[in-house]
Amino acid sequence: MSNSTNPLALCWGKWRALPLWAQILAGMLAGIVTGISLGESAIHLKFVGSLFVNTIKMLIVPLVFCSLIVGVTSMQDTQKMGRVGLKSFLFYLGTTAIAISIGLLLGNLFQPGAGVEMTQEVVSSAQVSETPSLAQTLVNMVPTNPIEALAKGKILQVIVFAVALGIALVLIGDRGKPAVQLFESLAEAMYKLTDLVMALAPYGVFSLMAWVSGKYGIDVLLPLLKVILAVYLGCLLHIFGFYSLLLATVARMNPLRFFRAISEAMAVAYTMSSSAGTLPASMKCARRLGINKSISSFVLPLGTTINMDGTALYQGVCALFVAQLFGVDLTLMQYLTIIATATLASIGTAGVPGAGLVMLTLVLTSVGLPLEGVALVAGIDRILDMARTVVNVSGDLVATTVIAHSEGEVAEAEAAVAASA
Ligand code: DAS
Repeated sequence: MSNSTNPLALCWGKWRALPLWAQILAGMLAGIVTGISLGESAIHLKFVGSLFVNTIKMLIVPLVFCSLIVGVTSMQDTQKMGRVGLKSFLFYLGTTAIAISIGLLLGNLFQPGAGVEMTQEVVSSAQVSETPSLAQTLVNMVPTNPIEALAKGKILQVIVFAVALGIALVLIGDRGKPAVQLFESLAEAMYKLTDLVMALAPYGVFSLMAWVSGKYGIDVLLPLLKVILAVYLGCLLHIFGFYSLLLATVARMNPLRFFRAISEAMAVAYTMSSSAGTLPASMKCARRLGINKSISSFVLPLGTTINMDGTALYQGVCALFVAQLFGVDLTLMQYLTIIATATLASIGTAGVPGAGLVMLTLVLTSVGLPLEGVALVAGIDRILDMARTVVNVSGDLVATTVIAHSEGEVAEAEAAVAASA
């Protein structure tokens, strides 16, 4: 029987042809049904999920280290670009920190994980670490031995060292180019390895959802709906509240005019869930806003690489969801660690579908929360990714508008419309 007529081969081919998010959603639903059918004995399926979680853990350090260096060194060092690059970098980090704070606030208001109370034996080996004082936390962020930080996966220290090394590579100019090219290749390889690992996600999610549903029943589903509500509300608040305020006060632009001009980019971002894939549409919307190409052609690609307000907001909500699920009360220091990790990690998040889910493991690891929580979020991640990518792309265009305004590089509305016709 040839492959073309073998029914198994045909089914496998149709399965593989499905988009990854559909495979993950199918894996989640199949896992829930299997878990409810098998009950406690579904525990025997857990090893597949543990294997998946470990392969994601394997990615974190090299992916963050290489992509951060590429993100930082992607800034030019010409005099004007230096000024625009610095403004962009500070604007992006500032708005991202605000975004994750909104996410943490909504995670507290919605309490999506409260009430499920997964028992202690479920918490993974990464126990909630004792949290030091603020001063000690800041001191601890600087690695005394970067190699040890990489080897032991001390995430905040890896981030600090990667950003510092990236800045040094920019400052040494051409002599740093071979190293930057090496990190660019390594980052590409890590993105590819992430794709390969994410292909295992449907099976890992199936296994973990079967185990969780078998142990806790369908009670675990309601919290997932609350996560979706909290993330979507946060995205709307961040776009139409915070960004509108920035546009009206700092860029002196009517928010209605802005959102009308960028609606095409928002629609593309929602459907593609990819900031990088939306870049051409974003560049066209920037022209429609009358923004000089010398600004948009630098700030937008930079934003696609290092600005992920939506992703940071989503990580705030999900970090609290996982903490509540496992009955972990986060301290103020852990909240600050989550804000610092998600803000800095957003520099290393690629503008492609699902990148935020991999980075969520980084945030959970930074405060010792169990990575099994990632599998619960994975099943609904595509729904969350669509909304958070709209925020990412809108944030890139807001930054471009604000910075172009500060450089006097925004044409009047009439001229802009004529230019973009
Ligand atoms: N989908 C990513 C982007 O393109 C964001 C994410 O996965 O968090 O911005």
